[in-house]
Amino acid sequence: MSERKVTYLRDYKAPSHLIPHLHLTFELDPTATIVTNEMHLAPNPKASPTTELVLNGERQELLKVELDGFELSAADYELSDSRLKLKSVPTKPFVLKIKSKINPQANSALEGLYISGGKFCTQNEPEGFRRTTYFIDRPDVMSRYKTTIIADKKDYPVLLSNGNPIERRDLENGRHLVTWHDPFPKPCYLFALVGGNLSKVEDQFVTRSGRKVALQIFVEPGKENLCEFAMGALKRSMKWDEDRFGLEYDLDIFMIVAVDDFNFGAMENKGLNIFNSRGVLADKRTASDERMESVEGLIAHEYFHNWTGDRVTCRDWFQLTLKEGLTVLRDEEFTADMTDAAVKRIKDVKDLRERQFPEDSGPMSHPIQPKSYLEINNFYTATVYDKGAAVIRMLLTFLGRQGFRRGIDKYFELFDGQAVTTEDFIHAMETANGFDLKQFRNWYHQNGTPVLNVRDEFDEKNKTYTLNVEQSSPHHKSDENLPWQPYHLPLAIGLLDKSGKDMKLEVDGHTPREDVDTAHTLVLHLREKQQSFVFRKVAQKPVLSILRDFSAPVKLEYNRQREELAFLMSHDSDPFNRWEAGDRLAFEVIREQIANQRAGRPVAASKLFVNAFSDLLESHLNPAFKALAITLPPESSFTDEQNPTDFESTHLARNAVIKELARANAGALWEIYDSLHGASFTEPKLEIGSRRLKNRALSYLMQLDDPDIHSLCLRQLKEATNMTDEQAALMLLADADVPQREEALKIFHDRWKDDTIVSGAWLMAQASSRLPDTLLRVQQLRSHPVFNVTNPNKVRFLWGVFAHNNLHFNAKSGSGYNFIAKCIIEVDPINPSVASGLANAFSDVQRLPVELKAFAKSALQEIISVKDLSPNTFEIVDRCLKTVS
Ligand code: HT7
Ligand code: ZN
Repeated sequence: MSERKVTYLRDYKAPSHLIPHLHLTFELDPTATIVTNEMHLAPNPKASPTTELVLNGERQELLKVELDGFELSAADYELSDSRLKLKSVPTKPFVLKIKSKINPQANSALEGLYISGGKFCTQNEPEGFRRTTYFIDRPDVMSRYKTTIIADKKDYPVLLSNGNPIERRDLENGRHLVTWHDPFPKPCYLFALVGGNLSKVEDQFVTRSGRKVALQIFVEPGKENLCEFAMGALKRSMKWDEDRFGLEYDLDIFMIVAVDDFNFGAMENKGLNIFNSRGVLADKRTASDERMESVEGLIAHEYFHNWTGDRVTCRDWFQLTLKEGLTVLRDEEFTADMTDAAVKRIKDVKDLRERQFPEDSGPMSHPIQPKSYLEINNFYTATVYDKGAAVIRMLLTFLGRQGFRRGIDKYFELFDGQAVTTEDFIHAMETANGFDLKQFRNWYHQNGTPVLNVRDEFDEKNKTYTLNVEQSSPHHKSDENLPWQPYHLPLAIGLLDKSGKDMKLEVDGHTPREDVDTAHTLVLHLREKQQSFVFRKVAQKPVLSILRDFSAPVKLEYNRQREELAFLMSHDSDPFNRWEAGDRLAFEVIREQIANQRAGRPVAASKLFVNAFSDLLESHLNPAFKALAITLPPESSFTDEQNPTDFESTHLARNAVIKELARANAGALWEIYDSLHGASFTEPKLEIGSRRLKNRALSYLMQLDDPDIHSLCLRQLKEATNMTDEQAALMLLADADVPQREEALKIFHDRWKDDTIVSGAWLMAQASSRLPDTLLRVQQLRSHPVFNVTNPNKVRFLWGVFAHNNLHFNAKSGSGYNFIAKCIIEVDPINPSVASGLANAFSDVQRLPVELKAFAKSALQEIISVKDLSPNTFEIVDRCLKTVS
């Protein structure tokens, strides 16, 4: 496989030419779209002069090339299946007109121009534009676009592109033409086109400077009523960005289009965001509360990209976290403001730990700014997005809201309209605040989750409390053989006295800063490999509350008595750490039970834990927080730290603990369910939190082997008036070996089989089941009409969910690995992005027990030996295989 080409950050060179403006003309036809691309090029003053011009271009038929009005012959250029090289171009500005033909119907990879449900749409990030026309397809080439779209008016009445419409007229033969102009220079990855029969839902937003912006959501006719929530979310996002960051929308029109076939959640094309329909269409009846929250967050995320991504974009794809990390941080802050800040923070940290931490210790581990890639599509990762956001959050913690805002203002002042680097962002933060971030930059260049080992001492006589912190990074590896450097990170600390009250803090060498520190929480700066912090005037031995609000993306090693965890659970004033203490307690209890299970000893949770759980159920915590607090760590959080992994013991022991908690608290759980089911609420936040808590209670009750509860669960599904209750009941029954199971699946199927979005939940319920027939069912569902191998959502809901079903994917016979290998091989030629996503399921291979490792290895070898395997899948499988000893 030597011809596979790795791209390195260190090889970055400025583009030879710039394209200040261009006019694209599309004559839309499903199988033969003609693209005419008239580009105004100029030599780039920042590059060495050259008479050669290399354009990227794939999967298209070149029809004609004209340079300054003269047609070129084949002798004037070299054409391959990935580029067009013009041998001699002028050394002054010139016009190049290229005509080519593409087949959107055949584009099942969903990159470039393709067709989804009869509608033309595009996905150009990161490198899809080269499948549409010959171009310098890199983000540091920014152009002003004029786009003319010609199509049959009956089949494609709506024709959209970026910017504002400037011309609209009918043509002969039933065709029509629309021309759009986008005044903002942008890289080609932000270019978008949509054509089809779509209904428009309209609204308006008046910006804080009084400009009127038309808001339009385009959806399949009949789906208009599912846009209300998304429209509200868009308006809330626009207002929030003005209030929090002073960022106002800049065009007269903002459009969103929903399509069913989409590789990702959504795409922030300038003025024309394209969404996976799952990310837009939602109301209470069809979407769970969880999905509604993610719709709001996604709408916000894409909208926020207008500034952090579109106005200021990335110089190259190694800078991806510049726009993604920052935009995730912004959407997290938005959701925190719209919902419950503590609950949102806990969910984000859970997500980071459950998705990003394993990635950072596995075969795909990379810094938030990777140094090399084979396929950039593989680097839209939890690391780049979520760890990237966690890194920027540390800046927010260090600088406070005002300091962070000063940095953001400086960033736009210096770089608006440019394609820049993460270094430019850090520079803006640094200069706006006079804050040294030299060492902080290590976060961008090193992989692996750092570990903080903490020890403490209390000196009764001198009333001092000393915290000794040692940082290390067990999974660090450097492409360039550079030694690991310690991080600069914020350690938010509180100390509790015996009654659980926060103590007033004073630390040697730390001058508290307004907007950052409070009397009870200090943000200390950890910089050294080993560092001590001395707290003065500490009247009594304190209980440490460390890493408040999860102030840095690290793993903490700090030995505590379980009693102390229980104490923090009920007293810590920091809501994140209250939850954290309970989670840690549950983790330790279950980990001990897994060891008992493996050793054949009886499995039983400690009294302390059962009591702490009872206290939680009876506490007056808000329902959303309580629901999270009574959720036990997932199986993966145990298997992620095992070597070798033991999926079965983990499942059995964790389940035994759940059963025990349910038995010991049946009364309280019933009471929660009874009091909340069917209750009415005046406040939507309370209603959502209560629903979550009620369904959590039901999930425990379902473990009691009580037929009345199974019937109750089925009744909840049958009578549900909202998707949260309906889907929760379905998931529970699909996971239970009870007579009601089949009926539940049938009812849900019959209700939702024709709804592309909701039917995904039906596939997911079956693929995630722990029951023994799961593999067989998933295999049979391959030919069910609800499944569709060309739709990424469906593949992820069936095969993707199965590949993360720890128990069945890792079946002792190797059948799970064989099955997923076959799925990957089937889907790779259709959609490489989806295939490589599935291949990530093998990333634990190195920690599997011997027999399973052999099965996984042979499944991986079967995949990698496929002729013409995509670079996407190759890169993941190759990295997994390289970790297997
Ligand atoms: N910036 C967008 C990324 C994206 C994407 C990446 C690879 C393949 C398909 C894709 N669709 C969208 C989405 C975002 O971060 O908001
Ligand atoms: Zn994004």
